[in-house]
Amino acid sequence: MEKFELLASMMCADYRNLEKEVNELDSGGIDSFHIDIMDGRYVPNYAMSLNDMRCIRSLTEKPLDVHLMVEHPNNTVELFIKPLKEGDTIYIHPEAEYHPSTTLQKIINAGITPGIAINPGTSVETIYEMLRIVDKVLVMAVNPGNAGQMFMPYVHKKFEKLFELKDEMGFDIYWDGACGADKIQKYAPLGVRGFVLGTTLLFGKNRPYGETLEAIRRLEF
Ligand code: S6P
Ligand code: MG
Repeated sequence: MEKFELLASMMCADYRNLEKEVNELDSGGIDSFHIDIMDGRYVPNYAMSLNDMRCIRSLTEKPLDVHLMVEHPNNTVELFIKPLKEGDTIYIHPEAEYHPSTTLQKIINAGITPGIAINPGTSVETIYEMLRIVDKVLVMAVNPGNAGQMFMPYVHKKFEKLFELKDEMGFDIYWDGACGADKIQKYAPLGVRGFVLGTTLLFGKNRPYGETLEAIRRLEF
């Protein structure tokens, strides 16, 4: 089995001391920081925005994984590209833009890793051609907008399709939403490359992040 990545969903962090949270996750062995940007229109919530992203970018050398849940990302994607560096990722939602491939091309041209995020109700067929140009596919196991939601079991069928396509079309698959240890044990061996950890497994547990991350790496497969 390939080594899998663990990503921290920073909208679940304790904002009373964001720097401490970032440092503890960083030294505890997190692979990447997942940044949920929301505009109150594409999703009915405001989680993080540009300043939060800039702040976290300045606190760590580890990659940022920026998940844009905004309407018409083509209009504002440059704002998010600017503070980022090579190795960071931006995902867009294809339904949020008339010509999502144009926005993806902007991300590619800027040297940022391009990704596409697909909702539980979005089919692989809808995004098929874009799979040729993205490096990452973020599969939403919950409807976008909030942490702490229920897992949608019907996404399993979509994973099966993506596993068939990933090598031929050259992308990695990431899991976002309601990710517990059972999901990592089942899906990492099947080929999911990384898992976004929120309230289900990492945050609000009164346990040092390093301990939780180590326990996940020691799971039996
Ligand atoms: C949801 C967002 C996710 C959540 C994450 C939280 O719109 O894209 O990244 O923050 O899923 O994890 P959990 O374990 O609370 O569902
Ligand atoms: Mg997310």
